[in-house]
Amino acid sequence: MRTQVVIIGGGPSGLLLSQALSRQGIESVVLERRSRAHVLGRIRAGVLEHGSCALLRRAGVGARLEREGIRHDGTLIARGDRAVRIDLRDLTGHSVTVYGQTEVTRDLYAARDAAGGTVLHDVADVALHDLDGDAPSVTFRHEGRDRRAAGDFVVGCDGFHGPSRQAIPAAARREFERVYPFGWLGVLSETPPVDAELIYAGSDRGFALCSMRNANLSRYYVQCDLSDRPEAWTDDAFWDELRRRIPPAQAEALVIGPSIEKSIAPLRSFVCEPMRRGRLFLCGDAAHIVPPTGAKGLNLALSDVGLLQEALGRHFSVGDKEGIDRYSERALAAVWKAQRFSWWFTRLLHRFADETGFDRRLRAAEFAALCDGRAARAAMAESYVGLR
Ligand code: RFL
Ligand code: PHB
Repeated sequence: MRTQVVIIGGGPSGLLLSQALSRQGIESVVLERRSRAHVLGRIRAGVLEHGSCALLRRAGVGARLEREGIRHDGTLIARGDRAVRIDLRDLTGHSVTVYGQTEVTRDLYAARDAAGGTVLHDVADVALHDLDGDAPSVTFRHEGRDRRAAGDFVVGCDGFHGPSRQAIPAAARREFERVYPFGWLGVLSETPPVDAELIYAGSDRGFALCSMRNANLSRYYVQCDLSDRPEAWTDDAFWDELRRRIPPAQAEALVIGPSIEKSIAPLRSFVCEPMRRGRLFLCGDAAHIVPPTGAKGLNLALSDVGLLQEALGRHFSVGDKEGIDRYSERALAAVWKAQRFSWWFTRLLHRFADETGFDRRLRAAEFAALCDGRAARAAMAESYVGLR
């Protein structure tokens, strides 16, 4: 099989890249390890920045997002019984949009189907070849046959555990990592959200987040131990713990119901540099991970795709190599900004097992700075909406 761009991974990065390239007349194939049902069954991100929405619209997948996405002009940050609203709109002129990653992925699949795009599912044994030469390729097993996809470029959109990053020789990449000693237990429930806006809450018992997907679908998280198993958390235990961590008024107003999904995600900060090797480019979680506290992971993945589709477009249309040569440097600049914010916000709201009294006082002072200072709120808001 011969194409222009071989894309490994059919999550949001891979699908959007394929869609954006096809709008420029560039052919690609997407190789995905799992079934479509599996990819669409994963409950992940929920908050889209303004720039992400614009990118999805430009790729022709903005119609349902426009209709069903919920615009949020602010978000609440709470500690104990004190809370501060970050008025995103007033402080930055921008809002964020609540629209689940699952829906973004569903829209992208529909668009690829409509355009006759090739997305192969259930592929196994993906291996990358000849990345340093002019004729890179990817071998894989699909429907019982060994196959090869050859292209001008290979793009690794295969998430943190995929093979693409590992195809860059260890001596040619640097990895920066921080693993957090806790995870997030997430619950999806068919109940009305406790508040019209998201609530990020820190407490002596640990972090909690109240989020949503629509008027009758809520998404809640509590910080948990890494050794916890989701099955061991009963719904009652989850709701009790959530109530203890959010402000009293919201704890009282919380409507509870059976969970329809329950899972634990570890928290990690990770960056691989560079994000290119010869004719291989990395996009999204394949190159970087942020803890979900800042809602940056999906947005960063989409921003990588925005840079790369433009660079590949210029390469194929006018032979301009500047974009592809500077892709890694440009993408990494955005990645480190998001790492800084996600780390700061995670530290502000989570309980660390080894923290000292000094750490706790510093955290309280940091929270007070947000409550008392418009400049501190503006800095938070600019990072949250994706301006810096
Ligand atoms: P994905 O979504 O992991 O997709 C990678 C795809 O590659 C496939 N794959 C392979 N395919 C072929 N061969 C192989 N050997 C392969 N190995 C893997 C996988 O099956 C998969 O389909 O990466 P991508 O596309 O870069 O997208 C990144 C986002 O998924 C991720 O950054 C976000 O979900 C992070 N995230 C959030 N981001 C936000 O911007 N806002 C949020 O509110 C937000 N909340 C979250 C989150 C992530 C969470 N978890 C579960 C870690 C909340 C949570 C709980
Ligand atoms: C979510 O709705 O899943 C969500 C929202 C905000 C975050 C993380 C996750 O920061």
